[in-house]
Amino acid sequence: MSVQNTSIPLTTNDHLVRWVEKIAELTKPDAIHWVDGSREEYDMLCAQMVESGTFTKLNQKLWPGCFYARSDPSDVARVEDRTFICSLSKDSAGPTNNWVDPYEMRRKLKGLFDGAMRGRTMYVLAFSMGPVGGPMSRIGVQLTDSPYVVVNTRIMARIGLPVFREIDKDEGRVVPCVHSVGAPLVPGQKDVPWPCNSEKYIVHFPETREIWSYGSGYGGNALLGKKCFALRIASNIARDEGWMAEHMLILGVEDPKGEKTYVAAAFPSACGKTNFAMLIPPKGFEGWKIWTVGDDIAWIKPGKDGVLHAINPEAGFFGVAPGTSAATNPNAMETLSRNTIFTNVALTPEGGVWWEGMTEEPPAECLDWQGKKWTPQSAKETGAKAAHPNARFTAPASQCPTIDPHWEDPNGVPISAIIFGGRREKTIPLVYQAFNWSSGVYIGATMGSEMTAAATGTVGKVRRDPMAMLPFCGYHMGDYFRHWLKMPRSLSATPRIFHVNWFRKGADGKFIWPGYRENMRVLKWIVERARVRAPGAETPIGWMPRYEDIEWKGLKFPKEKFEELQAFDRTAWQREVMDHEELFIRLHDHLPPEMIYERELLICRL
Ligand code: TSX
Ligand code: MN
Repeated sequence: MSVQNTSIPLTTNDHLVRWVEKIAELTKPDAIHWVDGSREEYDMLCAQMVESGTFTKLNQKLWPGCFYARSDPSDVARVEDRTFICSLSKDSAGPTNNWVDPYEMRRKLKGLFDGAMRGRTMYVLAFSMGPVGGPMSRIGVQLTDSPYVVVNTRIMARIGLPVFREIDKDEGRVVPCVHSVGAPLVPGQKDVPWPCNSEKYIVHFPETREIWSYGSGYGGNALLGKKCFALRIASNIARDEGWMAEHMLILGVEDPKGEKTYVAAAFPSACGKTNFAMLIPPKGFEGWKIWTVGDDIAWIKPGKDGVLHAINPEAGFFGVAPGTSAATNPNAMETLSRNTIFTNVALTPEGGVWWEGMTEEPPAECLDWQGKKWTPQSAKETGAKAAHPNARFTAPASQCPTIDPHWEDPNGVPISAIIFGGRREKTIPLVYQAFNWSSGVYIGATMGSEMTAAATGTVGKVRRDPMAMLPFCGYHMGDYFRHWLKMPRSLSATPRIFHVNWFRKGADGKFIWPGYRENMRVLKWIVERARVRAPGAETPIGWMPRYEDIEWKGLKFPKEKFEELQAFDRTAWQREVMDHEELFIRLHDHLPPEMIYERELLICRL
């Protein structure tokens, strides 16, 4: 092999060893490190990053086992316009994905990756999405020149020796992933704390199940097991094999009798998915408990029992820090209190972290996410944020106080209900239930959120985000709807489908629904409907709870306000259905006829 400084390969799989050599020949790293996944190795890599300035070790009395990183200011989020689906035909990627011809893209990548790892170590990072060896689990191997990626992936997935051992059993394929921050070093050149490249490529080859990522070290661009593998590539595998890779949280609702009902829920960004996954029941719900299985991704498969079963393919939470507090999500705060990596939050003088919304009182001063001095006073004057709005924590799921006893069950948990949601100020009720599976698929296909940040478009305009999968479906969205519609063929019972909206506003411009813990009242109705135990009223858009169908113990919420929350406005819905057509026109040549029929039926009922 051309690379002198190479640790001993941890696999007996020749094919894998040869692929590692081939990529090393292309990217020309100084060293190759086969990642065993041990605690000692993790500690060594963290210490090395403290040494190089990538990591700051936090005050270990306040934040045991925690580290802090600041990214380059240009590398702070996923880059959707630099994300590519390189299928053989443009048509199979569909109009909602960026497509480039795979041959052309391979040529481009060959140039970009040629010598890209010079002066760096290439890590051979084997990871399992889902419990190692589980029947629903899948393995990937990521070659990366980022030690930050290695330590984050150790939290977010199962990595190292046990995964190599699974690969050596020689069953099934692994998904090859190649990642470089795109910042080679010449001999003697001093590294920067966050190497990256202004040219970024996040590339998926759905037919050959490959991922190539260049130029970014951040989150979904670089932790390739997450969005790239567990959603974009897995959605292709799932379509071919008859299961579903979804952008959903999974939670279990335990009633006072100890009976448990699992639900999966898809929300677009900024709807509080992680908060919902870690819900604490409010006053009046003594004896009820919410169990967390996952907060972002669900792999859902028909079981031998004819019911859908879901696993969380991840092992950690890569959550948005701003807005997370003891008031909004105490379980998340407990989860991230130790062994957590923080990225782009603020650093306090005592060696702790802080972000907007963490405490009512901001610290008297701190260093912001760019390392500049920040005070509440300066923030008032300039509007500068201490933490970047997309600042993240990477925390082990096992540390979540409400982690479900079955969260690592290799066969998954049975799913009784699927919840779609969005952030909508008007028109959409707090909760309603689809009439059946295909009307539920229509609800998921047409869901959307109003934009909150001016950066992404017109504030207030509804952005359609089917099943919250618009940025994550690795093939044509119309074919994805068809796959959903076909799922009942391999099931004896389908989950009931619901839509929720915590964000409806009254004439006074204020949120009508208190949200957060009180969402438990909605969830109770949902799980009881799923068990065909709760009554509901038929409306043109679906089944709805009446005031008396909701448990109000512990909350004063007048009937008039509930009626306002659930109000069905015919004229507004007629406009809403017209707006559904916009997305459908984009997908027209692959749109399943059922979607047109569902729309027609809805129009008739209106
Ligand atoms: O996460 C949220 N959830 C789900 C909780 C389980 N958020 C935060 C969204 C941004 C990530 C919410 N915001 C929720 C909600 O249910 N509801 C709202 C809107 C809201 C904000 C403030 C209040 C009420 C509703 N305040 C008072 O009622 C005092
Ligand atoms: Mn997500």
